[in-house]
Amino acid sequence: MSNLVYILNGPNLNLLGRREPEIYGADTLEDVAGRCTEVAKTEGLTVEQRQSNHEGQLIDWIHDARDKAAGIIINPGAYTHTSIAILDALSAFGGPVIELHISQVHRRERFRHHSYVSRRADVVIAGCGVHGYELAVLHMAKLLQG
Ligand code: DHK
Repeated sequence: MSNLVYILNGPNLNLLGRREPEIYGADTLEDVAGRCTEVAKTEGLTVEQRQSNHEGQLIDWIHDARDKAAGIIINPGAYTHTSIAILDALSAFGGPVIELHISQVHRRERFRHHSYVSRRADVVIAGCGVHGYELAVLHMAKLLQG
């Protein structure tokens, strides 16, 4: 089985560290990616980390994962709350899916309480800040070990 895990980030997450730091923290996506690579290594995993502001691009990467990746960790950003298309793409993926939010979305505006992606996600992590990414990699390793 492949030991490759996709970590996909949706819209506005390229601004991590500069965007609303009181909510999303001061670390950049690059900082997070570096730590995920390290954690993955200790777990015998390889991570492919991508970010896009475009729904279709995220969907294409999820399709791509069907042949290449053992699991997907995804922070779909605001598409969490709007995208049936991302839900459908994830439903066509066979491996474990971890949905991740940096913030505790249920303590925020009402429109952030509903997630289409959660209907498919095996695990949801929210409110751990960017540490959630490392937790997600660790937990993905556990899921893949069966
Ligand atoms: C990130 C976003 O960009 C928001 O649109 C979501 C999520 C929450 C996060 O907490 O990582 O509502």
